[in-house]
Amino acid sequence: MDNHLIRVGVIGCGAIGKEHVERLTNVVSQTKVVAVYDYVEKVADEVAQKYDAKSFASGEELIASNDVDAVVVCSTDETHAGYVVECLKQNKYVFCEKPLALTAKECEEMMAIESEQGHRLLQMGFNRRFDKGYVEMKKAIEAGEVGEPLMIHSAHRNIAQAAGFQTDYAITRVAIHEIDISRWLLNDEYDEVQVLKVKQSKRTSGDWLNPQLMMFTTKSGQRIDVEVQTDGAYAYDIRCQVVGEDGTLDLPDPAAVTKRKNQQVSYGLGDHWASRFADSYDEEFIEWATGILNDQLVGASTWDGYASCVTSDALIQSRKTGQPEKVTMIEQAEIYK
Ligand code: ISE
Repeated sequence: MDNHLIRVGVIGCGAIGKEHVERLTNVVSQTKVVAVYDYVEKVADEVAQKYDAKSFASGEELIASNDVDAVVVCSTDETHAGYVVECLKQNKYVFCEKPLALTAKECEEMMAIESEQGHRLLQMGFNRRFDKGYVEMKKAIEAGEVGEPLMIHSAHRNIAQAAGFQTDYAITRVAIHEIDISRWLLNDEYDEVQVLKVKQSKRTSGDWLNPQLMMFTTKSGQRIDVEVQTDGAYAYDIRCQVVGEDGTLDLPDPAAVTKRKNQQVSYGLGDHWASRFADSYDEEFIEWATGILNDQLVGASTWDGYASCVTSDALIQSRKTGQPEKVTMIEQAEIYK
């Protein structure tokens, strides 16, 4: 890598992979996508041709290539851990979409390798940490503007899901954002979590529970409630209200023009996460590239990916037992402090 240009390889060129290739090419000035891989060869070849990159026969070959300085993993969930471990072993910077792994054990292995390499190599795809609204809320909390935060009320509402959605994904792919952003806002870890039974919508089908209501309790006793609608919501709508001793903080809606007509005032909320959080994805990759060039990553770490996996596991367990479940984590290694 020269001092200014990071040659990136992207593994997984599906929905979010394609978007990331586009922003790594046209938004982030410090990166160039030179390599791609997708298990559907044709998809990778098309992206390679469009962006003048090389299409690789496997993710492992892409990672091993001397022409690739850093890797972005946005393949299917169950493949994340294998690719990440490979990158860490080769001391290569890697960006991984959530979830980091399917099991907490795999995350522990990653942290051991990264610690051995002696510096942070991984940034997790928790884009909301770069969203202007959440960033401002965090600053206000840290400045003590609403006093000590006591609780968070939040909602994560989706209009639809891709085919093959399973009820666990409401936790591992959807609420995982609230798992991360709430502990980031409050700067605390969870003590226990629970999934509460709630009346089901007419859109519930089979084993897919919709909506789901989750409750997280931090070590200092703050409570976070998260309403998750995975299908049939009126918009893609993300709500977050921090309740402090002296006031409240509300996540703003996306910037939109207010329309006044027919004796009504309205503004659009949007229908999809990709447009709702586009700015935060851009910012996330700009920060990632800057972090690589300074050897100082600032986004969510392997520890944060691990924390979200442990919390997801406890929530899945709670849905089965109906009880609150403890969130038990290993000791935090030095490089994440
Ligand atoms: C989806 O599965 C995601 O991956 C997005 O990050 C999230 O914002 C969205 O609500 C989920 O449905």
